Amino acid sequence: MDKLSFAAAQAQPNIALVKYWGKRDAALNLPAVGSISITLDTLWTRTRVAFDPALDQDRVSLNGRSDAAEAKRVSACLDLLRARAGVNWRAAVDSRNNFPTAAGLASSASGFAALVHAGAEALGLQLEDADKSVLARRCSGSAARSIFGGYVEWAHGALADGTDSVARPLLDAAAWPLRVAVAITSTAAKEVGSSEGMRRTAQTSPFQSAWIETQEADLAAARSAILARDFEALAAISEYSCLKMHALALAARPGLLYWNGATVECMRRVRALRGQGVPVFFTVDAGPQLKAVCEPSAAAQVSAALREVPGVLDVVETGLGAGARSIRVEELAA
Ligand code: 2P0
Repeated sequence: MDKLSFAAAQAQPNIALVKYWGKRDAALNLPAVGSISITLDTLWTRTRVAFDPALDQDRVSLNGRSDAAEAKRVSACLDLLRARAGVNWRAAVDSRNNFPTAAGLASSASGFAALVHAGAEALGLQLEDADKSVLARRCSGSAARSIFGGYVEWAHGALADGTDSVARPLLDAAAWPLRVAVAITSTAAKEVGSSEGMRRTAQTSPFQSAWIETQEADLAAARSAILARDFEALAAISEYSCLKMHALALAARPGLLYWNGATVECMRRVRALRGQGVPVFFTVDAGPQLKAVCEPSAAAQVSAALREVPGVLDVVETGLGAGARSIRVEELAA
């Protein structure tokens, strides 16, 4: 290469309904359990990757700022792409989110899915989506799922090299267009990142083996609920998986408490609404935001109810969307 080679991509965060928590191989980033997620629509990461022979090291800008720890993860991810392409060119990476970073809104999922998509294209790698999913997984587990849109399952996999721990689409977003209201209760970065939280949980939580043993049944239940578009069944299994993951993490030493008071009040509000017959359920990840998943007919009512909860700073409504895709560089800041 004797000149700049660049590409840009967009990916959206995904929210797990059956949660990933724990690794069976930290080096290859292989999950201890499979998981099932929905990819969102209006929240995005947009990333431009430009390989440049004039650079002697990667330059990484995230939301206009440089952060050494994040830059290291980005470089490690680019190393996987460089190894595939058999090159050692350095790159300038410019990545933006239109939602708070590192606050339990899956910014690493959309971030690394967009990075792998754009980086592969800039290097001229002809990769299948499944290959991109495996590469994205190596960079951040949940990113494997953001390569695809709609309802997605990421397999635990059986092979030691992890090549079968890959995500695949279960159902298109348009086939069951549920809505998601994200109640933002804090914009601060979380105190304990997911990788550290998972490591601590596996080492100290007495519930780790029960978590792993019960996951297959949860995956089967969620899969059938999705394929049958059975909202009540999906609500039941999703809240169960969420609370089970948090119970597991709460029992680590020291315990991982990702919620704040508003998160808990939002959970109660969602359950009260469902008690009145409103088709809505909640899920919460490694941060204090609550995600309420509902039928489209209930979206306005759910958002309004969450806005009334003290401590809720904002409610962002979104539908389900597509997987990672190329965009024009001009769209980056749009
Ligand atoms: C999930 N989370 O399934 C679970 C539920 C958070 C709670 O995947 O270490 O950023 O990069 O593989 O993917 C967040 O963890 O962790 C996550 P790494 P990741 O969505």
